[in-house]
Amino acid sequence: MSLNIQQQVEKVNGKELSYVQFVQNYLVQNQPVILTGLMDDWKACKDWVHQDGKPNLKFISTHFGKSQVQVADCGIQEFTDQKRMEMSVSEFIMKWVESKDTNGSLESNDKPLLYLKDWHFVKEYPEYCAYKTPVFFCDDWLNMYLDRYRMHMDPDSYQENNEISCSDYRFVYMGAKGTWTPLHADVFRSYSWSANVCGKKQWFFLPPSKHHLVFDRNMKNSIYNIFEGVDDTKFPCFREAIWWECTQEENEIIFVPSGWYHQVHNLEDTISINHNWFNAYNVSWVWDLLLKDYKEARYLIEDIKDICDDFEGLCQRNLAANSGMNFHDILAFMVRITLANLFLLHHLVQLEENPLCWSSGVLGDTVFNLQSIQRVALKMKSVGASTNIRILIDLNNLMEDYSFLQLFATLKETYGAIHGVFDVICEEKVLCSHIKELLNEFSCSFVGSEDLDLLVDFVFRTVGFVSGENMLLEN
Ligand SMILES: O=C(O)CCC(=O)C(=O)O
Repeated sequence: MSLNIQQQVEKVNGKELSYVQFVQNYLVQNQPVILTGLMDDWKACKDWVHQDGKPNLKFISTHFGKSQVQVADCGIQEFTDQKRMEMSVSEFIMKWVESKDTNGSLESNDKPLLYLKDWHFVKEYPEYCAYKTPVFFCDDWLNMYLDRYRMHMDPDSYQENNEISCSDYRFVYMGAKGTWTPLHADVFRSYSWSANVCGKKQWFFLPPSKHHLVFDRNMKNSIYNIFEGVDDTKFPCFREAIWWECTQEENEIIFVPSGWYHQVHNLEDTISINHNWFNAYNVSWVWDLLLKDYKEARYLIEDIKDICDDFEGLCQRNLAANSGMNFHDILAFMVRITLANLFLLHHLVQLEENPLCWSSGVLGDTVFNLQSIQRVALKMKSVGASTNIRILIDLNNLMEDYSFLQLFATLKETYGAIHGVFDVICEEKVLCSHIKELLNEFSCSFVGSEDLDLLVDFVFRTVGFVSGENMLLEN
């Protein structure tokens, strides 16, 4: 059955787009876009690609061949995804080269179509500097946080050697012509961006408001492959779906908005780099999805509730296993991000008092961040979720937490870079002792979900604002 495609994704020259325009037109509207002109000086585009535009597999195998990676067999479905296996990069490349027939094509032979996915390349090779994240995608709380903390730490299953596999959401993908990714919406309802170092991808998108059209009657399972075997009786509304489509060429970056279902096909041998991320613009959807997943996790084991010693604990463990985080994890995340913004706010206020006065754009972002966290905090409180979960963040000791100070430093640098203000000197010791004094006034030292909202209010009050409302900001 052919798809009803009525919309093309817009293509925009990234060099002529301002950060504010990107935010207004794509982040806020939650619309996809292809950006050109942003990969000119990427090392990956030189080292990993031959002059004729084909992937330089020899270079990759020689320099990074030992890495262990996840490889999907595009011909075999396993549950809701493709069957995955683990192998070294050099093994993957060997199989790729071997499986090409004399025409250099994979299509006419019966070898499996293997697709290397989710390679945590930056984490493994930070010194190599394969690329620079474009400014549009820098406001990335997820990876900023994961560079300092783990999202979920299950004492039962924690393994040091698993460090890389759940360490960040910055990936490299590599696959021959014909490899593909089944229909899905991204993890956590995050945004993603995906850059073609070489090759070509075709994308098919469905907006979040229409996602019910690709689900079964019970809204439990979504379609795996929109081009094959969609059963009308199982997915009765699929024919009504109107799709967005685009072809992404080499050196182009696509922005995938939050919650959009998409299926992706490599039209040529392709290497791409992609990140998942979230920030103040979509964090409330992250919470909404987690709450939905939590209700499902509870429902699935409802029948053992009465015989279970710690039913809530089991629900939260299952939630973390299936969704990548649980209520405790999101709360710890939100508290640390709130406090990093508190630091930034006070840093800005100090600077406002001296002639070096920093950008009001940064101030605007900080206030917006805190307001959006507060909205999520109120949602958490209103459903009574995690009220019995107390996370151990001792505010008074935070200043000695090196990871936290690094998180703050990254947040400061990020908004500095976004708004083009780099030369900011921060008297960290002065700032720390100032904030330590302030936090002593906050009535509790351990923060739970019901306190997060109070904490944000407290943060605003420390600089004389009421929920950030009486701020006169330019952006
Ligand atoms: O490139 C692919 O095969 C899939 C990428 C994707 O789904 C994403 O970046 O969200």
